[in-house]
Amino acid sequence: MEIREHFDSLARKLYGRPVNQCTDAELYHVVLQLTKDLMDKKKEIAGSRKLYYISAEFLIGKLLSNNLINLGVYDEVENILKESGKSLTAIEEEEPEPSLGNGGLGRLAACFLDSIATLGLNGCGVGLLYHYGLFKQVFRDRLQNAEKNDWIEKDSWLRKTDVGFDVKFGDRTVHSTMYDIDVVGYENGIDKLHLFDVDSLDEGLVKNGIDFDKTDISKNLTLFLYPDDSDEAGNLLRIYQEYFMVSNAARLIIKDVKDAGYSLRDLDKHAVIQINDTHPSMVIPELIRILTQEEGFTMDDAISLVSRTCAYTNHTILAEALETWPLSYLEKVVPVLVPIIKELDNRVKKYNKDPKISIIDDDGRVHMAYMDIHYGFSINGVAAIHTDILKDTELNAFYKLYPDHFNNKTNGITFRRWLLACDRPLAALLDKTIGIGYRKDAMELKKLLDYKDDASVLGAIENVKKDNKNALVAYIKEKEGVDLDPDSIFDVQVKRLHEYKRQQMNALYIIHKYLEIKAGKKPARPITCIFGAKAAPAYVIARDIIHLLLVLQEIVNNDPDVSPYLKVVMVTNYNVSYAEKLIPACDVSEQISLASKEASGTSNMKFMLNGAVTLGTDDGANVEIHQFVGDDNIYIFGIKSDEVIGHYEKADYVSRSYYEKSPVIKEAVDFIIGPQAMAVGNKENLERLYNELLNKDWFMTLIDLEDYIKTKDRMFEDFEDRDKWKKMMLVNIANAGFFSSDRTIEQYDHDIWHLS
Ligand code: 26V
Repeated sequence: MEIREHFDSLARKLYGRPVNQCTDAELYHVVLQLTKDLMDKKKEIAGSRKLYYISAEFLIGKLLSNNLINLGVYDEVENILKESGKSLTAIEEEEPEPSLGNGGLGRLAACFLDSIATLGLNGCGVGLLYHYGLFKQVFRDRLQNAEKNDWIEKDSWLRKTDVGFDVKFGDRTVHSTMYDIDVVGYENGIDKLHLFDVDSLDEGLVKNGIDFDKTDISKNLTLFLYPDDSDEAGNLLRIYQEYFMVSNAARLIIKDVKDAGYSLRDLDKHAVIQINDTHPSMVIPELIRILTQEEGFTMDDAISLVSRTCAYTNHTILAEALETWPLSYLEKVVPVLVPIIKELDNRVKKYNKDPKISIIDDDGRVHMAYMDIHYGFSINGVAAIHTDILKDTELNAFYKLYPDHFNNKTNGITFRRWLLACDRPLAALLDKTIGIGYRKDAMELKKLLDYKDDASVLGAIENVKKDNKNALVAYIKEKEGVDLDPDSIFDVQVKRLHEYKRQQMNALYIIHKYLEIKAGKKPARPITCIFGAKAAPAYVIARDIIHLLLVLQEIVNNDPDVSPYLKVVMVTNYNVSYAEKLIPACDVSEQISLASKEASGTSNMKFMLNGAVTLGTDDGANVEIHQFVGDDNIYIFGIKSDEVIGHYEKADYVSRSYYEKSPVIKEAVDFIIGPQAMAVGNKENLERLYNELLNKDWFMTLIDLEDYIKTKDRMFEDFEDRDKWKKMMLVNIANAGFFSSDRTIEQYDHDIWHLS
């Protein structure tokens, strides 16, 4: 049946009306069904060897437009709707966004699934079906509040399967059900995302906001992603979640291998497991347990087989984010794994006494990453500098032991979502200018360099950006009630709120600019500072930083002397859908983490691809972006990662000395507790943040502040040289090809997975 006929018959079947008489909400369900029907006709990707990408997060975002693009029918569906006076963009707004991730790590997993299917590789994602995912952010009295995100509708992308398993914890047994989401590759077949849910879940457990009884495991297991882990009950719940995830994954893998008629002795030939950060690490002892206790393997054979099947990706060097679980917690939640983990630890200790590489340390804590490294065949970092830091510093003792196991896989992003879907005008311009080859081979974007002196192409790129900024202005007006000037410079920092990412440094720049303007020094062009960020509910300073940003928004935007030249807006509930609107409209991409701390970053790649210019430190993938575009097309500032590491080693960074030395820094920091801020904000939050900056500043905000101000001002001046700026935009777009996740996945496959 033709799409058009199918469309009409679905509308009549579901709602008894033709398309033009349906509401947008109804049409969302019509297009959802249509898309699912089209996906059912695609072949499932198969093969004798399969990748299991296990991850606590899959930040997939809305799926409708992405799936339509990958099916190659977006334009057709859009036209059919248009003929009935309907808009596909409006219908997309009806789709609820799943929030199955925090930030970069989860979004990366989603980009990877898109690329795995696009490359026709036999792989699947395995994770958890969180009913409320990450919290929905609202602001009240300039403070972040958390509400539940109720995203699962009766009719959705989820398909209930008849696969389910018993999962035995120390104190209870629960039963799971597997739900699938189809992942359609760009002009290719279908892979699956498998999400496990617990049958005994009780949504009624959630009282106000996101509060619930953290001890009622059978009823709460898959309610939320990363529930507050500031207390023991929260930590235990995370271990319950992690074991639930990997126990189901292990059962699924074994079932798949057996169903296909293979011997479990050949597990490593038919399955490869990618452990995404340490949340799924318990899959190693769990598989060893099943093989030895249920399948007749010797311990030696089981360990050797599992070690040839598992590979680990590290996504952070932040000590507080590297999981170490007390043995006593594991004894309570998963007592069956404890003897296995002890056995794995004993084997390490037998041949190497170095306490730095022990799985179980002297305090009885289990270092999950160390278990992955000893008992996996590959460990990778996510950008060149990050992998080098792992090898040279953080994991140096392991690198000396297993040099061949270490490898780098610089992250990537799917161009289907982050260009073809979110910036259709730019994609259309590229199609017209360099042909459509770049859609399959992202390196073809380089062809754009032939046009770097072509006034008409440069003008067209500028016009696309203008249109995108206008669209964002309208959206922010509607959502946040804030008026923005589309002719101003759009300076955007969107990412999880964390001190190492240094949103507070950006805030200090805003204070500095505010004071300058007040003193009569006006910028050549108005500046709009846009933020989007959620803070972990238990991360007090991160919430204080949000408070400061909202206080600044209030002060700056309501000051008639300043607001014509400077505006601040912190958008509510930053998520994938918001990113899809913000990124195409951005001029200046803020990537200002303390060098060495941001493993990669991936929004830096998205911004670049959409023609923004990076203002950043030599950190994560910024380093590689810098190499690709050259000194003239990026603004790099701040101390380098070896200097940072040196300061930590010597413990010689004293933030107060920078404050005392520099009147510019002093003035900006003092503003936080000055009368204007205090009149709008809360004494407690502002004083705590002020004291933190002055007495601790663990992520060295003040060391880089002056260089940041200087570089940012130079960048804003350069924005006025329109020819120069437009060329920078073009050079950034043209050099973004390397950052396609198709390239990343080809490398994973070539070096680690060996699927094709
Ligand atoms: C750790 C923790 C520990 C404390 C409780 C909450 C929590 C949540 C997540 C994590 C894992 C942090 C790892 C992470 O998200 N890394 C990010 O991975 C991106 C993809 O590789 C990378 O681009 C970012 O630079 C990196 O920060």
